[in-house]
Amino acid sequence: MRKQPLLRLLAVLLGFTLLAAACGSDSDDPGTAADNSSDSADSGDSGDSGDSGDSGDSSSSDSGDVVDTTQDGSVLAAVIDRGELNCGVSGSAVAFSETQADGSQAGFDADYCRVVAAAILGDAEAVNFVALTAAERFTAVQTGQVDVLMRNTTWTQSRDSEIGMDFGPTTYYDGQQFMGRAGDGFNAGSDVANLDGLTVCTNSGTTTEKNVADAADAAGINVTLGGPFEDFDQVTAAYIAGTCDVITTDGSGLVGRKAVNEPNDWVIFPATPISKEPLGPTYGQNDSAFADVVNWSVYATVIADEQGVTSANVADMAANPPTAEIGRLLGGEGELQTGMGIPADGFMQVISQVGNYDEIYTRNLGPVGLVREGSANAGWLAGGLIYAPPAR
Ligand SMILES: N[C@@H](CCC(=O)N[C@@H](CS)C(=O)NCC(=O)O)C(=O)O
Repeated sequence: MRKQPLLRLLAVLLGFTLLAAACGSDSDDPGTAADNSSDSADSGDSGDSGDSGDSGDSSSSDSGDVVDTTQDGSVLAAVIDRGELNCGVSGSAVAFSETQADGSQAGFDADYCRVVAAAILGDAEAVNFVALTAAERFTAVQTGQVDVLMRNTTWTQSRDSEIGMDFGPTTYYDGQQFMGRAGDGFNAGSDVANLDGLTVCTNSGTTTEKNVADAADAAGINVTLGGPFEDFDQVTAAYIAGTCDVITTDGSGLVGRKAVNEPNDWVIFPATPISKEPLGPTYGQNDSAFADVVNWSVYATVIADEQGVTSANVADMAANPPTAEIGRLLGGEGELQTGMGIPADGFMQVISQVGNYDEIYTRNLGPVGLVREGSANAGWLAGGLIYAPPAR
């Protein structure tokens, strides 16, 4: 929906104010009861403002407030010149991107930053990780602070259109769930209806906020949205302190928090998530050269997984390709890669230095109990949704 010029200006100013304030509180009235009437709509708006608030309405293409990070050419050329990929991550998303004591990043998303760096620069470690809150992330792309986000970011219509992002292949199919205590009566069969009158908490600037309001509306219940919380560390601390009855985010985030806090009585529900949260790489819109490289770097990990090419056997596979497609992917017909602006052996470096999709998944998500088999994140031949177009 188009905003009026004055509203748009106010929204842009608000966006800058939020950025200056480290973007933590993007909700005007975060403690407002998200009941099934007008309040929940407010809450939904706060979720929106988290999305767009990051931008105010920086999406408005005619307002001049979206920085064209590609005006001097593709981000791809900038990354090559710089010799390093600026990659936005969370830094506190268990198993996805966690800042280590030495400042390095570990996790599934962090490894996908390494995948892109290996493809472009031949060096998986040529990454400058930038830890961003949910509310900061889109502005960081729009201003050129980061080249790409690998930050538990859900592909939505408004982010794709109004906010000025483009989205790469989904690397993790997720959905929003809740976590409460068994001692408070929650069990695996609990549902949204069991949240009536409770305080539910999540981090600001997320799809999660808006989904809670929608779910409360649909169930006809009153839910108070606690916070605001800049990140999920704060949300989890408030839950442990008893300020929040229930917390909510992408199911993978809840599984991770439960795993590291290891309380036996934290229960995740409902079994069928309340939303679809397809997570994957996100970058500025209309930069096809960079988008192609990011997307095909991800696809390379998927094709390698499909065909049994791993970090351990990739050198042998390159020397004796089991299929023509693997031969092409690993550099046999290098012009496919050089035509995209990356070295002929770019994807060979990806698999050799970081691994295929299954290796990346299993190494990072296996330890917290996120099982691939039987989930949407299984390969398409195993009934899942992880699929890549042909490399030819
Ligand atoms: N996928 C949702 C939620 C993203 C999100 O912020 N997830 C949390 C939970 S996994 C997170 O990254 N927490 C880490 C942090 O807050 O730094 C979105 O794109 O809005």
